[in-house]
Amino acid sequence: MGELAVDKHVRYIISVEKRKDSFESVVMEHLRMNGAYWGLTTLDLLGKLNAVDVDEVISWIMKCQHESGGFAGNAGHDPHILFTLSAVQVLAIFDKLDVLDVNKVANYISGLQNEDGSFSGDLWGEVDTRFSYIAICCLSILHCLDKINVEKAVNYILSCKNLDGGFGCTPGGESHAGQIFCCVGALALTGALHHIDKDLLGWWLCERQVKSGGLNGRPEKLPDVCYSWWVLSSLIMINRVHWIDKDKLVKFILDCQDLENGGISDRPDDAVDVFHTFFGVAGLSLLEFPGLKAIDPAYALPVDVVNRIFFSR
Ligand code: GRG
Ligand code: ZN
Repeated sequence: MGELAVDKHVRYIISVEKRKDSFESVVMEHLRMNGAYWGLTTLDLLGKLNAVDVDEVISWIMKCQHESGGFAGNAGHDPHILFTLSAVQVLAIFDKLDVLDVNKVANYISGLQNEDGSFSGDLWGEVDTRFSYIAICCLSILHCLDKINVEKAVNYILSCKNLDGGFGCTPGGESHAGQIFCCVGALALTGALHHIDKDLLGWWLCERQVKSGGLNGRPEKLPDVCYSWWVLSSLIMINRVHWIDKDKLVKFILDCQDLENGGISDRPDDAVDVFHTFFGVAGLSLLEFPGLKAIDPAYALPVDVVNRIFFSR
């Protein structure tokens, strides 16, 4: 088996955070909160979270909170449900959820639920099953699922299920592995996985593995490291992960490393970024690669963090 260049990836993640004028940092400026979640969760999975200054991170996160209770991608920007989940996840990783006014955050999220059970991403209203997952994951972490109509939320997700067993972003939308992760994750977190035809969906998902061992996001598309997360986590949640060739997928992910400067790319020889570095390491964690912390496929957080949220109160 190849090697995971742990120290190089740690150095790469820390350097992206520090080099505020680099290309990647500038592109990331408006979604820095997502970047913080990807980078910090990766460090935690690698056992290197102690390389960051906790107080600095927490005080920056709290500067990104808006009076509505939602969080923005960076200080001074508009709040969005996407960044709100990332902020809550990072606080959970550092065991700092107690700095939150939980009701305020939960009210922001429940205010985004629509009459048909779906969720908008922000006040401007775009609806997507991504936001259903985010709302449910975030409220579950905060022990506040009772703030929304879970039955309607589940029924909306089921209305996005397709005949091929997959799910799309809205009713009738094409099945896509990213949306499938969101819908399966949301159903897992609400105890509603019995609505899924596991063999049918498992078959669609395992067909995502191509010759190189990598996974694509839908038929005829190129493989991409991030689908190691979207597809694999879904297969695990429906107990069908043994339907893919794990060794070939491990090799594909390891082949996407930049062995000189650290980081992982979407495909071998492409440029690395923090997003794919996270999904590569998270994918390897799901594949039980040695030396990595285990990650929870539904919460997308290290298993020890999830256990602390639910078993240490
Ligand atoms: C906590 C892990 C976590 C996620 C939060 C934001 C979110 C919830 C989920 C996003 C799910 C999603 C839609 C992922 C897909 C992202 C992606 C690689 C899209 C690219 O789609 P195309 O069509 O690329 O541009 P393909 O691969 O189909 O060619
Ligand atoms: Zn990708």
